[in-house]
Formats: sequence, C-alpha cells, structure tokens
Amino acid sequence: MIDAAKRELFAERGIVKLDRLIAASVLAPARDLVYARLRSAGAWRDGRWIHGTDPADLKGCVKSLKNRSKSALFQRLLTAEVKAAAHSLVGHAPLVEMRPQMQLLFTPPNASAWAVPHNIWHLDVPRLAATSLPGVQMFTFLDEVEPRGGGTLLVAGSHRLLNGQGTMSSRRVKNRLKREPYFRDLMDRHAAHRERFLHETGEVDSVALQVAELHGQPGDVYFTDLRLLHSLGPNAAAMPRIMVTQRFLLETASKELEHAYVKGR
Ligand SMILES: O=C(O)CCC(=O)C(=O)O
Repeated sequence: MIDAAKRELFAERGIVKLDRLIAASVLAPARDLVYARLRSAGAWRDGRWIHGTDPADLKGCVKSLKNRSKSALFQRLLTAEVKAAAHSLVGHAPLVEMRPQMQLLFTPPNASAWAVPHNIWHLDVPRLAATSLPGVQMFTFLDEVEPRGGGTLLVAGSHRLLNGQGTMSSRRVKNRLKREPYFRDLMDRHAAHRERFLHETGEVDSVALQVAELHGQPGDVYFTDLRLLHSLGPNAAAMPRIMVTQRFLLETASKELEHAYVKGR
C-alpha cells in the first residue's frame, strides 16, 4: 500500500494519495446521511444543489452533521487499511487519534471564480522542539470533489522548512515564512494571477514548494504531514464539497505538546 515511491514522495512533498482506499459500500451510509439532511434543509433536490437555502437552515444542518462525526457511521470510515497506512507513514510509531474525530469538512458551492486564497493559511499543531514529524492527517471524499471544487489547499514541501528551531505556534511559523518572497506573495491579498501557485514551483532554502489542491473520487485518501501549511479552498463547482478528515498525532508529539501547554500556562 505504502511502497518505497510513495514513502519518498511523502518525505519530499508531505502529501501522498491512495486511490480508492475506502470501499464505496463503507462510504455510502455517511454520504447518504449528508444528502438526506441537506434535502431536509432544502439545499439538495434530485441530485442537485439548490441555491438560496436559508443560511440559518444550512448552518444548522451542517452543524448537526458535524456533531455526528463520533458516530459509528463516520468512525467506520477509519478502516483497518486507513490506520495501517497512517502507521506505515510514521514508521509504525504509536499514534493518537486527535479530536475532533472524523471531522466533516463541508463547503457549499460558494464561488463563481476560483483562486488560491491569500488568507487562513495555518497549521493545526505547533512546530515542536523535540519531534520533527508530529503526525499525519488523512482526508477522504464522500463524493467526487473536482478541481476548484472546494478541496483543501496545502503548500507541498513546507513541512521541510523551520525544523529544529524550537517550539513555534502556527502564527509564528506563518510570520517566519512570510519573510520569504514566495510566502509573502502567497499571503498578499494584492498578489494577482493566484492560480499560478498551483502550477509554479517556488523555492526556499533549496526546498521546492507548490500549492496542492486535494480533489478526487469517493474513497480516495490523502495523507499529509501535519507540518504542512494549509488553507480552505473556495468551491466554484456545482456540487457541495463533502470531505472527512482525521488527524493522527505521534504519542511522543502528544506528550511534548501537553508539556508545552502546561509550561505555557
Ligand atoms: O478543507 C478545509 O476545510 C480546511 C481543513 C483545515 O483547515 C484543517 O484540517 O485544519
């Protein structure tokens, strides 16, 4: 499943994709629930997104779906194959499943034009002093997500920067990266032609950097290095973006994080 080529790609870019890792029959109940709830909220009819639904109804619907993430319906997506791949990528070190578990990532069709955003770039876990790779994040699709369809955006290669420089919050990492022209440009609201970040490669400290967009078919799974800078993508497609994510933290990183928080109090 994780062969030498994938392992190398993961080390270099911080992102690896496993096609159809989760079977359609395992995904179907969770996907059907999402569409049934959207239908009740008036946002989904005859396989199509209905624009103009009361935003409060849609918000309530998505919130209640997000609250289902701990249910067996969503937990079932965390298959033995998914767990084995996560373990394999971290050299079989013990992992902790972070909360929220099996988080639903939902974006309605919300954009007429698509661009790489300049904002909301962040990390979910601070950079740690003692642990380089803190863990991996898995993303899967309950239904097809096409390019420009709201999939998560990540800066491939960014996990290889700022290592071994002590504990650093997401904000601090961002501020440090912004000293480099590539990241300054990426996070500049006035920087034009923003699709170029998907096609062009930047470089910082001899590390190749490129924005990657997660898109794929139901059951495809991406694993990403938790150190990657990432953001939300706009959804310029006709379909809602329905993804599920789970973060796996190394037990050693979890202990280091706990210690860092206690010290910071
Ligand atoms: O695709 C998204 O909704 C963004 C996901 C994200 O920011 C995260 O996992 O922290």
